[in-house]
Amino acid sequence: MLYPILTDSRCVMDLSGTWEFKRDAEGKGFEEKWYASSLDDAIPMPVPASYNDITEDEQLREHYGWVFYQRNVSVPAIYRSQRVMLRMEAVTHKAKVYWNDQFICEHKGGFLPFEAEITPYIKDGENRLTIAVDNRIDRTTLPVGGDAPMHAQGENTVQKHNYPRFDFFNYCGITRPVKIYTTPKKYIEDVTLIPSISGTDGMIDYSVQVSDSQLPVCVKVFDKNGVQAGTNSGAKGQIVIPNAHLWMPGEGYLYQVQVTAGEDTYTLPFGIRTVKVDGARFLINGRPFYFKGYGKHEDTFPNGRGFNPVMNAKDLSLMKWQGANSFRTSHYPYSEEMMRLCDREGIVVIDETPAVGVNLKFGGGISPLQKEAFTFRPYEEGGIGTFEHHKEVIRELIRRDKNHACVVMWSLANEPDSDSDGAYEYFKPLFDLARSLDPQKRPCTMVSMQVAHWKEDVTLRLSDVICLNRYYGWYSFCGELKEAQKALREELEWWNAQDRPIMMTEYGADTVAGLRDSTPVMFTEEYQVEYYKMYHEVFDTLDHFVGEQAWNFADFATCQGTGRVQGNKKGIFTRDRRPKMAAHYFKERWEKIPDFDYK
Ligand code: GCB
Repeated sequence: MLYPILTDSRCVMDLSGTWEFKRDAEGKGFEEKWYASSLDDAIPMPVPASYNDITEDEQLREHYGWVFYQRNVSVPAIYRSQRVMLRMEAVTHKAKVYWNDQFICEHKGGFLPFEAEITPYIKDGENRLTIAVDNRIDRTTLPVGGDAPMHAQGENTVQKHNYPRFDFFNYCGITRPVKIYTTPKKYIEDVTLIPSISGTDGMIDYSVQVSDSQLPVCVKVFDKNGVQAGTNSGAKGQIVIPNAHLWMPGEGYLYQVQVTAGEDTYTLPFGIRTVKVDGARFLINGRPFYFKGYGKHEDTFPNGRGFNPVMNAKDLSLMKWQGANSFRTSHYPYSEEMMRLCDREGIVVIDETPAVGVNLKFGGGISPLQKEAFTFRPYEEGGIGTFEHHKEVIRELIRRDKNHACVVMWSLANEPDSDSDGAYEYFKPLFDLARSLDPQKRPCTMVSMQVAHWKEDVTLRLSDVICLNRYYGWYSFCGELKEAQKALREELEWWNAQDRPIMMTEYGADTVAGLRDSTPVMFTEEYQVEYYKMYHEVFDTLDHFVGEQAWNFADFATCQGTGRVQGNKKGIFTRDRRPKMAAHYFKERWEKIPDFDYK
């Protein structure tokens, strides 16, 4: 799916700004047709942003159900001779879109784009655009919601709540830009690019999907200085770039691939690089790569999960300052703008679906040590009902991100119930699907959790890279770093004996910035540093170990609970991006670890 850009044949109108907003407290918005007239008693609401932290209204922060956003839009006459599209980059979690009184489209899933043609519905003068947004999560959504709080028994009867089966605040709303864009009537639908390298030559295999197969297609590749580096014509073909400048971690060299089809033209920034798992090594451009970085969140105040280009730029700057080279888009796809920035800056990304909480055992009143097929039993019997939607988000994610040089691996789920009966049957078709859809055939993984019995974890049968989240010394062996290290070493040595690359995708300790002590006790900055040192002593002895991504880049908001002090405090940086002691420790370590050939 092409990101909307201005070209010689395309216009883009960004509808970001202040919209009208109303909470549907009683669930009557559709019955009363709120979309059919101006919203009464509306409040102003910024778009894009999560609505939860924008006002001081507790009921809005904790809202359960639909809200309505509305604004008027005039579409310039000059646009209307073209094909006019309305595109939502992300609406969390479900959307219904109306143009004037007309229902235009709906979408399930809060982190991926969707669009609809509005050409026939545009009126002269002002048009009313309404987007209704539902934030409810349950056993059929990704991320997964539960029927009761994770750590409490019983039901709340006074007010309905969402009960996230994941550890981040359920921020919702129109969280990324809404845009109108145009194309000519006959247009380029999609472009797929596959890079390869032979000696000093770079090759781009391309295929262009057009709305009318009669359109003549021409593809030109320009280097950074705007000099043409190669060209070809026809809807499918290959372009060879002699002495190609490769895309590398830390140096995101991008060519501009300009596609022309009839009157339409579209340009994609594109990096030439290869990715491959070879035995127990992770190769980028044929060389063994070592991941240094973090799991992150799209989480800032008061934007919530709302698109924040300023913080995105700051975050990448901090990563470079620290000598990091990568992150995982835990636990959902990030904005397209962030992916484009990572392409440009040479940051390596593990791209994750929103499949978090596909694990009803965990925290659900059922002991994680019980191995019965609780999660994967039929939906009607209380099991999970996410399978079809899981396929949908994999399709949408790969369709959106397939051309990004920064994406080196797909993560199909975070901490699923991966050692239970039924896990293989659930996940095998999803891995097959991702592998068949990705034109670049990137490695695929699922991120495994500590309570899964590692020897039975189906990740070993399915993942190209073993990605582990481990909390020895935090959730187990609290404060006992020596014991924790023994257990960690025993486990990692077992994984190291399998012929597969292993990496740590989460390890961390909650740390309240400014809490200090002369002995390293839990929650102090000292403990966080000692905790990480203890892990690194083990990592550095293992030859199949290909990367370390700390949990988390920065402190972030979560739902309330006894283990969360105004959010999760495992950040290396605070929520407003001030470094904790551990940030300096990591800087020192990572500056000494090269991107390539460390293992
Ligand atoms: C995990 C989860 C992550 C949590 C983290 C924690 O295993 O993947 O979403 O935030 O642990 O801090 O507990």
